[in-house]
Amino acid sequence: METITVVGMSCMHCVKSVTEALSRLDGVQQVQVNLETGTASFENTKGLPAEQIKMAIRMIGFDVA
Ligand SMILES: [Cu+2]
Repeated sequence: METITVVGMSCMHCVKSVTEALSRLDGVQQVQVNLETGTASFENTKGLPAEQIKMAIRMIGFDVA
């Protein structure tokens, strides 16, 4: 399980957007996004580089701390 800090989430719509963006990535599974802690956890089964995950988050208007 990997955990990242997502910056800019303010409501459940943000959580849904981030969850979907992460879930679309190849090999990323079991995505859990937590609004209270501002974190996203997931299994990175294909070992995608952190930069690629960061890009997917930035593409939808959030950032990774
Ligand atoms: Cu929102």
